[in-house]
Amino acid sequence: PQRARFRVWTEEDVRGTWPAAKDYTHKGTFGTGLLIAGSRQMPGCAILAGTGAMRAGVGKLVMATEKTVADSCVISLPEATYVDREDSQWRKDPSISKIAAVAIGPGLKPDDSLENLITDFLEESEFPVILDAGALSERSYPKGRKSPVILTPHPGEMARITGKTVAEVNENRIQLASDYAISHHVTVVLKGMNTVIAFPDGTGFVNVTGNRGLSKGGTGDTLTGILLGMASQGYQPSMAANAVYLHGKTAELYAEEKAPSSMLASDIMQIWPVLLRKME
Ligand code: NPW
Ligand code: AMP
Ligand code: MG
Repeated sequence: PQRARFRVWTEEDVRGTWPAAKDYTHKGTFGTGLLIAGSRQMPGCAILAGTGAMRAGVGKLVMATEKTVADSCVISLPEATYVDREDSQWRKDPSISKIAAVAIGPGLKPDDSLENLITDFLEESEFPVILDAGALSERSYPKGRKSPVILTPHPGEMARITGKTVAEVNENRIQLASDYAISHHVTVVLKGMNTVIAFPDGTGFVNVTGNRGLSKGGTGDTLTGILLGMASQGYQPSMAANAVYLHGKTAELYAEEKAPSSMLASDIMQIWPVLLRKME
């Protein structure tokens, strides 16, 4: 394979690629995002991802999840609407007839029913599909799909989908992410310190923001939500790098006044509004 040539994604890149503000807007302007996440054991990741999507600017968010999860999520996220994923007819719900992007995976277990759902989205939809956590499995992806597929594995998940060990994954993160992106026609966001963003055309970036404040449960779920929120407003490749950059930057802002070890995943989207204002 060709040697991957990547460079660091900078604040100038974020500013230079940030979408221009729109006039005469309504919630439809910013798309409807569909988030399939959360389970009885892990309801929190649905809140974290949902909050990520809504603060990242999606117009409407629909969460497809178990009823008990929805019941608890609605308390923290009344802005979202909910469909009951245990109802076999949930995909016919009118609230998801016009979707701009979908994110699948946080808190889900990788079983046959999830695999079938993912296959349907990959083959039948024409909007961006973001796959994380339980939605990451060894599989092939359709070539020539109109919209991107974005995978967000941490090294443990990357090991799972490539059949390698975590040590092997971390040996050459750039080359591995790039080879996988090219051969599977997907965008790979290989997480962990210095997250690698690899595109199917062989190009990509390395992120240098963030700190140990992000080394805590739920931070990856939040990133998935941010990606969904951004992709729902209109996809461009730079948004993946921008999402990772800003997600990391929240931890740096937090650390200016507080001990990084005390940071929570939910702090990311608390800090986000002020960070974003500085970027405009
Ligand atoms: P080890 O043992 O730590 O060294 P886990 P998960 C390995 C949901 N969550 N970063 C690691 O190695 C998620 O959405 C819900 C991370 C271990 O073997 C998923 O659906 C929360 N991992 C589900 O839980 C909050 C690295 O990978 C494995 C690594 C499982 O999530 C938490 C990780 O397996 C969570 O987000 C790296 N740099 N390098 C909620 N509040 O609802 C190696 N590994 O511990 O089962 O966790 O896969 O992240
Ligand atoms: P997950 O393992 O899916 O919860 O994702 C963890 C998120 O936190 C990813 O976006 C990682 O890149 C990020 N993260 C964790 N630790 C660090 C660190 N020390 N520096 C930068 N980013 C980190
Ligand atoms: Mg995760």
